[in-house]
Amino acid sequence: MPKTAAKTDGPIAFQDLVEASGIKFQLKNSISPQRYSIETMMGGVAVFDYNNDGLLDIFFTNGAQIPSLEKTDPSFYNRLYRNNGDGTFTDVTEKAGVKGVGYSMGVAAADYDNDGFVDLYVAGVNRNLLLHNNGDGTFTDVTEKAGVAGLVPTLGKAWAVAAGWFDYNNDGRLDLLVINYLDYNIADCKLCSIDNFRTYCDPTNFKGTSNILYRNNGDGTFTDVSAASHIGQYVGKGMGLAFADYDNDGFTDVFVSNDTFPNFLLHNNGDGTFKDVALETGTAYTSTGDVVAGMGAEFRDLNNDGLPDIFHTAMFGNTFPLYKNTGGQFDDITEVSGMTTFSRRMTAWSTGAFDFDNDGYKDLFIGGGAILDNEMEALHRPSLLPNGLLRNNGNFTFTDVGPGAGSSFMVPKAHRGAAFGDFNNDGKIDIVVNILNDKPQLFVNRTSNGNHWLILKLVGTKDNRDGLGTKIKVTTAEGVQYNHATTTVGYSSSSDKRVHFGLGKAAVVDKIELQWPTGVKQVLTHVKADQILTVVEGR
Ligand SMILES: [Ca+2]
Ligand SMILES: [Ca+2]
Ligand SMILES: [Ca+2]
Ligand SMILES: [Ca+2]
Repeated sequence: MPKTAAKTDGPIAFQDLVEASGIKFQLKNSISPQRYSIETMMGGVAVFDYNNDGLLDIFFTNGAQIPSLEKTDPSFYNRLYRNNGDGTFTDVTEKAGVKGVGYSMGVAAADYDNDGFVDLYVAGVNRNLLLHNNGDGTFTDVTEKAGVAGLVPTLGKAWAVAAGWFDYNNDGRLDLLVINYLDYNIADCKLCSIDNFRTYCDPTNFKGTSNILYRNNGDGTFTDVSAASHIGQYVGKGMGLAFADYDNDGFTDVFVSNDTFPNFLLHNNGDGTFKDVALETGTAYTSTGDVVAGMGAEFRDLNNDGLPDIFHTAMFGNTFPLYKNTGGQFDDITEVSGMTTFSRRMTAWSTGAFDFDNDGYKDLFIGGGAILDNEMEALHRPSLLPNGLLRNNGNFTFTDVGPGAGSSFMVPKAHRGAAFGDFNNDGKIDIVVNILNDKPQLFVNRTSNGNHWLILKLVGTKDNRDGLGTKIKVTTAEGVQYNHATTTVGYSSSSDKRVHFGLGKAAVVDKIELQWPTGVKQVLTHVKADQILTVVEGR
């Protein structure tokens, strides 16, 4: 990346370098006079290394023509950009064979067949796709053979907005959870207005749908275990999805933020079944008993006590709930954290908890954007909103540092999905944001404070090759901190599988303790900071 400094006065700095990157992508929703709900709900972005050259590449989902929901011309193609390592990217969509079909929404990247090459699952309105990475720069659509088309009993193909890969039964193979939104059919759906303006309908006008869990059989096929796992019995209006083992029982649990509907916290019982414990753990509603319009979600430890906390975005008039994990139960600390003041007048989609200033505490990115394209006409408030950036003060309070993060950071846009990873391998987490009817933002992290860092690239042997679900504890002279390997964060998007730690002034890590999902434990000692370290399971 060019070394030109961004003009900032805050503790965290980002510079949007999309213009110089060669990325020409525009997220196209085919906005219609009818204002079909699907139009405002897209779209996602994935950050992953498809060609194993150590440089993170970018995949954008894209829309389709309305009402056919077909990608009738190249402006609707999903797009894959290869990272050239010099700040530029090359469009390899057609060579790679990933242009896709249908009206796409979300994306989830992971190596489901443990062959060393990261594959893609694309979730959409009328088509879901599993794209197998052949290892030679091309992908093959294996959706039918794999049996992961996204069908729901009695509904048929459900409108999927997101998906995530995790090993729910700890057998070393990644399983697939598909998040479906509304029971919606563009041919005969309800249309809505505010005053004389046609607007996107409130989700309360539609029934919800159940989500889908596919178990990986290990032979390139999957079995729909939605019924057997009890995942399918929970009907919601899912948007955000995030994974963590919140009760440290060795099985990965699932958080789903639902839109204008109580959240799900799906406890993994360890016997192939899940139970929604949101109500009893205090994560279904806010502390005032309110249901909010849950959007992007995050499920990571924010106060370095080893217990993953829950955060999700919501819409104007709600607050963005922050739930502190107290050991299997959660306290709503939205008000005391400062989140209420920050979020009450904001609508946001993606989010992510990453330590952007490498001080040892994970900060929060928030992708702003109103629901309506004609929000000003219909509701007298702006449609385009800036992103938000909250610095973690380490005591469960956050400081709004967005305004000091650089002149390109606070530009109001229709931000949607966002993904996180270190594009230039300098140890500072960068962000790519997909934007409705616009080019994306490519925020390169220009924070300059000399703090140390460590990125772990996990290679599972007994476990899934990506090591997803591995819990990591890092001990330095400055204290302990925790993270876990997941690509599933925010809204509709998929982030780098590598696990990042900011280390503050510590130039060495005294101890790294890993617990892989199948139970394998591994300890590394006296590890030098400021490197990307490959950790092979059991070696
Ligand atoms: Ca690459
Ligand atoms: Ca693969
Ligand atoms: Ca658990
Ligand atoms: Ca931080």
